Amino acid sequence: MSDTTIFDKIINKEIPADIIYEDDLALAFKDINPQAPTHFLVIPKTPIATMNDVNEENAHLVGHLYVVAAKIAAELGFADDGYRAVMNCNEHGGQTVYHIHLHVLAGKPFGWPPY
Ligand code: IU
Repeated sequence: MSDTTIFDKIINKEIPADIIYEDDLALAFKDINPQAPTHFLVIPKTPIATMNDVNEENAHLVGHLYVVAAKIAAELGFADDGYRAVMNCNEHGGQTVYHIHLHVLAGKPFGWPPY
């Protein structure tokens, strides 16, 4: 896996992104190819390639992604209706960018299971 991805360039503001939230640990921006009326990504500023690389040392960063997602859900007003938060891992998970990201999708009901 590559150490750096395009998400590092978004974090460093080297390329534009529609950033909706930022703090010391995380960044949230709208997905360029939205799969729902609302679709944004929450990423840690520290790169972690895949969910397989989550461990006791960096777990707080992953937990923080969910805190940020919940905060944005409340602020944007879709918390009560509900939403989907998902992290894809490797090929079978559909991962294409190897810097973990929490997809947050909202604005419609989603089916389950996700065939
Ligand atoms: P995936 O879970 O790794 O497949 O998700 C990558 C997502 O990153 C995907 O939904 C892309 O549309 C999105 N994305 C983006 O928002 N901005 C970019 O510059 C690139 C990908 I490259």
